[in-house]
Amino acid sequence: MSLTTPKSMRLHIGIFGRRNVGKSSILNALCGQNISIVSPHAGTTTDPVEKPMELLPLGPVVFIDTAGIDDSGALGELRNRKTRSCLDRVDLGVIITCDGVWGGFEQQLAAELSARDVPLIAVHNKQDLYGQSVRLEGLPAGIPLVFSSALEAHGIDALRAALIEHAPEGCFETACIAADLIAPGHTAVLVVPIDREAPRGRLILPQVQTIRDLLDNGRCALVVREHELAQALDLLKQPPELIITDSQAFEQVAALAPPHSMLTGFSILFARYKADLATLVQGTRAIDKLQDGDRVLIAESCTHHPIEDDIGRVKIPRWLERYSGATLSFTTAAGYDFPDDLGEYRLVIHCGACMHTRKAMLRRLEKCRQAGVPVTNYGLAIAKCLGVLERSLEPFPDVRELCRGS
Ligand SMILES: Nc1nc2c(ncn2[C@@H]2O[C@H](COP(=O)(O)OP(=O)(O)OP(=O)(O)O)[C@@H](O)[C@H]2O)c(=O)[nH]1
Ligand code: SF4
Ligand SMILES: [Mg+2]
Repeated sequence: MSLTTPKSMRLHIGIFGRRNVGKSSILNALCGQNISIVSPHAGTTTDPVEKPMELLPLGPVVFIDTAGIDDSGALGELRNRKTRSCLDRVDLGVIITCDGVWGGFEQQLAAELSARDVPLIAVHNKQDLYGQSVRLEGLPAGIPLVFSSALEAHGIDALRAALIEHAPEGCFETACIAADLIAPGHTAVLVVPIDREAPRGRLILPQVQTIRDLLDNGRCALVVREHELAQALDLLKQPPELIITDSQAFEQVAALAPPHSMLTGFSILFARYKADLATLVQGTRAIDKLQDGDRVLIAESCTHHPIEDDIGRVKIPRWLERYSGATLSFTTAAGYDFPDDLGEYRLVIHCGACMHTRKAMLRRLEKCRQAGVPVTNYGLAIAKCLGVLERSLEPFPDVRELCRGS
């Protein structure tokens, strides 16, 4: 999804609290821009301020900065009513306080959010004035608490991580795997190698899910092995709009794909569906900088018994070393075993994560971001090493340029 994502499909995050606690300052710090006016005068924000943005790696969101809930007088009452109306359209609430107080106003906001089943995060802002030792008396157990100083841009990463952690699961599911890339009734050809890695008697989950996604949305899906691709293309009256291949067959398929057919890989589709395509495309640039002795983490979301010519343990290391000309050091992490300390790695290459929820993957991307380590995925890394990365990103023009440059 991009900035053209309809507003209704974006996660709405409301920022609530008393006047002057730093709501607008927190919004500005999260966005890295001066969206909402900040001043020492209590009651600066009078009407809700909405800011749609890509909050990577969370995806498209709308932040709603509100007027302080403790405003009084006739005008204050009108503002409070507007703030309260925002409670009905948020998927996630942030309640900000600053002076060690979780009092009546905060409790009331929390109760109203909880009555709507909206998860919430408490933020104690102005930590530079009050210190972390301050306790929030009265904060019910179970409400996550983040300490921040918007003034010193401190705790903003922790708040971003908390937003990912506590956003409702459903908000993370993107609508489509592949169907939105072609018109209704049009054809996608799916290239599925049946090699030693293929399980006996069935297809693997990303392939099955992609077929189902195309069928559910009234698109035609033609499934072939790479050996029958040329024959299948001959049978079609028109070139297919889209060809989706297993990443390992990229070279062969790219050589046969008609110029007017878009080409991509299952793993690239899953980078968008299960993670964040922009972040993972950007991560491919690190491949150009790999040097002798650099450590690369290969991360898989499930534990499977590795075969002799395993993709993560053998093929990707071989392709990367051939492409970079460097002798690299590889570590594999499988299942839930994702390291806390990522600082020693130059690059993380993740599998398609078909067994993970999108939320779990976004948490991993955020960990990489905080550690300053680029992250990409199997399909993108393979496409890069095989020289077909730009071609395989044709269906995603808004992120294509992110693979260029240093
Ligand atoms: N020391 C300190 N000051 C802060 C911090 N965050 C915000 N402020 C200051 O607190 C004042 C109020 O900040 P705002 O962001 O306007 O607060 P608000 O909650 O949006 O206020 P209203 O819109 O009036 O409800 C401003 O003078 C900010 O500079 C912080 O972390 N530390
Ligand atoms: S979770 Fe990852 S390693 Fe496991 S089957 Fe899915 S893509 Fe492959
Ligand atoms: Mg404000």
